[in-house]
Amino acid sequence: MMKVYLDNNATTMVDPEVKAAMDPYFTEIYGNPNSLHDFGTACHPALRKAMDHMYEALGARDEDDIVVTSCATESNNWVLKGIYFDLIKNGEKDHIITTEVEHPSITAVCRWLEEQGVHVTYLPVNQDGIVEAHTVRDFITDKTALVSIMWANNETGAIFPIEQIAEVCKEKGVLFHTDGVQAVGKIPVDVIKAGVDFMSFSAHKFHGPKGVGGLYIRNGHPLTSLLHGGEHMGGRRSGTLNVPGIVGMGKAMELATYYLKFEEENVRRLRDKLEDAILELPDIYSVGPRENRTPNTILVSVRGVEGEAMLWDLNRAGIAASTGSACASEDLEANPIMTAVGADSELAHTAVRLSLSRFTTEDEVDYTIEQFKKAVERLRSISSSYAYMPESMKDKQGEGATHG
Ligand code: C6P
Repeated sequence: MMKVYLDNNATTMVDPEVKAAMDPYFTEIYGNPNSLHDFGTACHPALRKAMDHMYEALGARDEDDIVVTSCATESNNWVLKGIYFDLIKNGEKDHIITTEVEHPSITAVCRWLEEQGVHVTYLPVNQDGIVEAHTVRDFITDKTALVSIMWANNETGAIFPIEQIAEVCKEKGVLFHTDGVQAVGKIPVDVIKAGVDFMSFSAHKFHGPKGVGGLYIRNGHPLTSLLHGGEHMGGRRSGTLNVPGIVGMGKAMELATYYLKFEEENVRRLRDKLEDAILELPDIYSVGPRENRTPNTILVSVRGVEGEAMLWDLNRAGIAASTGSACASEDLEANPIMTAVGADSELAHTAVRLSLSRFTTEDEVDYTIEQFKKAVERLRSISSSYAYMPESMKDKQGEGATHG
């Protein structure tokens, strides 16, 4: 049986070139880079090279900071809590703006901040799954400390108008953070061109290792540290450096930049082929216009079939997909993103996310098309809710869910 991995928005395979670059830093060059002996200093050239790749890939300038963290969850926590300590706790500001569709590493922190008395505005998305810059402008007040809006959504792939939102924030004198986890490696990301103040990212989303991520901090922005201790990362984030992780993330960024065109052309072509074939089936909808999505992502809903049942059938056929965000995939609630884009409750339970990568092959896509169709047919044939659903309901498209 073929094995097909289509859950690349949850995590990706480490590129063998990345693994090869990391290998020596486990057993050969394993010193602590802060030690003064040769074992320690032997790490320095590789660390410098890795950081250079990151600055170059993200378009950061020398005077900006890229601070390596353990993951994007840490980076997102750091920005929100740091801003709370810097600008809110002292009474200067009291308000943060975000969206209803952020990853839990933003929304759960916002809920915690609300418990501390912070006002948080959760902007709804439109039918395409994004928030327009003018909507952000309408909600900024003179008490707003931070706007935090993702660059690309992990479930729909919808790309937010980051440059325009950054422009609005600049005009209003408000700091702007973007969660760039699903953008880096999939679409061009240039932090200076985009005008963001902070950006989070995570290596395992672009064929780097797990357990390492980063936060871009625009020149001159102070941000209270979450981890106090030694003088690592210029004192901004203490803790012995994860040398293999940093080397791996640097290599993964270098490769991601190299493969960006491939992502845009080949991955997009395979994604579109898969989506076109799936949408040939009746009563299946995909969320958001394709041209404004990351090239690897499809979120479809299959009327009459629970998302979990689809996953189960696909998994039995060797295909890995998800019903949405990996960290929410164990609950059987309606998919919150589907609800946010206006899908009815029945449709919101039927979401299936398929996310490709540069390692996805044409054969794998052909096999998935065949198995997806089989699964829909089988599950609909045993679904009493679909069999007895009036034709008018079957045809009813979830508001906001659009054919790609
Ligand atoms: N999303 C998904 O299945 P970590 O786990 O810290 O490396 O990344 C967290 C994170 C933050 N922001 C966005 C937009 C993300 O997509 C993720 C991870 C995975 O969608 C796992 S829940």
